[in-house]
Amino acid sequence: MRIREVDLYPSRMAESAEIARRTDPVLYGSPADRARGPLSPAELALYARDGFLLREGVLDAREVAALTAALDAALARARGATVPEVVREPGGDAVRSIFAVHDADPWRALAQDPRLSGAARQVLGGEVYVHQSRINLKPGFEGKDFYWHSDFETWHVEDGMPRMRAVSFSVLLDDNHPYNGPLMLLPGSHKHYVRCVGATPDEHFKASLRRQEYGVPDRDSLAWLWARCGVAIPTGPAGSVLMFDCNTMHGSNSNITPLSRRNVFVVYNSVANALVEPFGGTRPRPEFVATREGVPR
Ligand code: 6CS
Ligand code: FE
Repeated sequence: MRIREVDLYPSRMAESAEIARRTDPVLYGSPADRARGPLSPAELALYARDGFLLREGVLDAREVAALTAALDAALARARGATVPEVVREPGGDAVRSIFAVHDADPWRALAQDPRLSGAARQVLGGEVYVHQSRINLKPGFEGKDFYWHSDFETWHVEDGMPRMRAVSFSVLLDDNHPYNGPLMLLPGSHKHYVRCVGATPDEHFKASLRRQEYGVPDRDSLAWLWARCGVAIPTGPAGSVLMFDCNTMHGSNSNITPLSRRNVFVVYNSVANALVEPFGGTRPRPEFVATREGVPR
């Protein structure tokens, strides 16, 4: 376990919330690094400005069908499983998320696909590894909300991710409409770091993956970001890919429609940003939510 470094992004320490400036760049690496990969200069500029980018038509209908068939099989296995990788909806037993899918195909192949990993290398400036993967089912009528949060705040405090040098890719396996619980993001919020209030309970992930109550921004900070950034709801057809910076404030509403909103998420971290001791002082979270083993040096 690498020792803890200077904490550049303390959170859940103070009695009151605070909004700090991001000190890390959004795009890393040299111009040559950025020129190598699927993203155009215009796409890179949009991503740097907003903290997210939606690309439609990345996967074709055949690929979506194959992944959806694999998802159905994974869900059938998950329904009867009592393993930590399978997270159920709060107040029910519908499957909310299935974690660590990238250990096996077709998800491993998806994570290695240059349309995703190549874009990750472009923005993170070099070699990357999968920090986390998950399928979020957001089932019709039962898919509950994911309250507003910055992934990085959790990954920093609870996983020991030192810097803001990670990016999430959400691969849309269903059409994401304005009404079936799509991701909502605050454009530009990635440049602000909301320090949250409230010490992290032990083994917090057992509750937070169902309903997160620590490491969520206070309402004043959210209102400040909302007023400054506005909100975007990047919807699109299955096969689209939404990539977003680790610190972009996001959330999603409950799905009260008959239409599922199944997305698979792959999170890439720079190999130069490998996890150290959690900055919040709690025990490291398990491998299925935060990769520590086998990270290339
Ligand atoms: O704690 C985590 O790592 C997970 N929680 C949320 C709400 N988003 C990122 C990740 O899936
Ligand atoms: Fe998240």
